[in-house]
Amino acid sequence: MAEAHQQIYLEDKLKEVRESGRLEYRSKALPTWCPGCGYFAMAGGVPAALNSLGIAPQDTVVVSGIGCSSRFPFFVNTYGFHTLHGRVLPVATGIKVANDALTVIAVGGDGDGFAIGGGHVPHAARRNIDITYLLFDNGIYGLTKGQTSPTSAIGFRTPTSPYTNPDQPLNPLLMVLAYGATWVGQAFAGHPQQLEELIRQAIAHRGFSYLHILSPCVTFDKTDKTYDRLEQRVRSLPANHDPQDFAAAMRQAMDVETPPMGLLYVNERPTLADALDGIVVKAGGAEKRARKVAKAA
Ligand SMILES: Cc1ncc(C[n+]2csc(CCOP(=O)(O)OP(=O)(O)O)c2C)c(N)n1
Ligand code: SF4
Ligand SMILES: [Mg+2]
Repeated sequence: MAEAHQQIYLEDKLKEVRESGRLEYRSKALPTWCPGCGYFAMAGGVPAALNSLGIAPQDTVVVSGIGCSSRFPFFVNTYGFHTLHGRVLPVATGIKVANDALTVIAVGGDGDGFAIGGGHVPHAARRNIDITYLLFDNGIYGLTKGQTSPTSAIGFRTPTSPYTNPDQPLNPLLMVLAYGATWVGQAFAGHPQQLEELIRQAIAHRGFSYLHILSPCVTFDKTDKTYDRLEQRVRSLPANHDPQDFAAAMRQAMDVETPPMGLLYVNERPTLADALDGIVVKAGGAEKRARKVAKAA
């Protein structure tokens, strides 16, 4: 017996997308990523999250380093800054310190964030700078055609490891927890609805939020972080996971075989802007600076 298929009409779909408000956040430039790249999930997720939080494009700055993932500022209709390789966090810090009313989103890859830029992550986290860091981890240097990165698996074969990679990969989730990040989550580009919700929560959090996003490079990785393999490995956090329990978050972060998806850890403490306001008052100033405005998560 023939199955009944739901008809989807292009005009209805276009109307739905136009009315969603998300298009306001997209630029006229179409993404240059390879068809199927996990990064398309961020082109959907970031505009949707900003739209649902009611944060206007003109109040938002998207900052990136260098890499395929770091092309993202071109594809959104916010302010943007495509900086040097590995320097996304210092530039994002400067923007946020200059104008705390802005929503600042830092975007980059595993190489940008944890190889050349790895020295910046602990300081952004420990100072609790109120920015959101979306780290797209494909375990590879995509832009430069597929070399090993600090998160490549042992045994991964690439042009820079033709006899397979012998190096122990970093665990960025454990690192940012230890560095003092106040919001830490993990998502999979193959689950775009959960990704969008976690981006939303990360942006709404006041303080340094770090979202680790497992994202397949369909062109240069045919064996390790593929959609199929990640789909089999990822899991939800246990229903009784308490995101305010730091030790529980560390235990979850240690599981790299079946990576937990969701909010691992959240904590409230003063941000860098709060500390700077305190210094302004001590130095004889009085005025508090404007803060970013977002609806509650
Ligand atoms: C100072 C400097 N060193 C090296 C490079 C070459 N380079 C460009 S992107 C990149 C790595 C990209 O990998 P990743 O950050 O993981 O981003 P992806 O392309 O995977 O999204 C490298 C090494 C550069 N542009 N600048
Ligand atoms: S090379 Fe890999 S990471 Fe870069 S756009 Fe293509 S699929 Fe994505
Ligand atoms: Mg990468």
